[in-house]
Amino acid sequence: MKRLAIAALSALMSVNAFALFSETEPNNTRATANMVIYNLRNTPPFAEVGVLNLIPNDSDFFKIRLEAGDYLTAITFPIQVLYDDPDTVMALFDATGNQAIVWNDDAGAGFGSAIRWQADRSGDYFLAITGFRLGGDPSDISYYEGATHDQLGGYILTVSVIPEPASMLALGAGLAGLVALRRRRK
Ligand SMILES: [Ca+2]
Ligand SMILES: [Ca+2]
Repeated sequence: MKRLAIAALSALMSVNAFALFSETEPNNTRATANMVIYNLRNTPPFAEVGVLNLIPNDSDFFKIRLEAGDYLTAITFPIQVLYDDPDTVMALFDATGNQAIVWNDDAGAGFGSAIRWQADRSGDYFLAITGFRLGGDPSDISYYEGATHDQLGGYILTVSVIPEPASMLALGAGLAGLVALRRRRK
């Protein structure tokens, strides 16, 4: 039984994947997006952190797979000058629409951006990050594809996905059961 518990715990550990990713330029459009936590899709929850870079007119697209009910959270942290530089704008698009599902410029302290969204349908989604500029419409794909801005510098992107609360409760109940089992064995 102990071996079974260890095997089950090991499986759960691998479920909670956490990885570091980078970008391959050009990734300035949905068509050239880098994939993020895409291949871990069958084992939520998970998070990935990328150390990325914006140069003038650069945008960074990341493709992500979501199942209906999933909660997506994405946050950018500008690295320079007290989280102010580069000033990012971030949006979430589906595979074909030109209007952002949700977008954000400044999330709070500093000029980083944050998005939180619950997927209403399963499919491929695209996170788009670019430099802030005056003018243009940050809810339109044209703000990101073919962007013109003068932001320059490194930033950190954190992306996390958790299933809807019902699945999380099931996962938690499974974990609690394992712990109780181990306690009883002792
Ligand atoms: Ca870049
Ligand atoms: Ca890019």
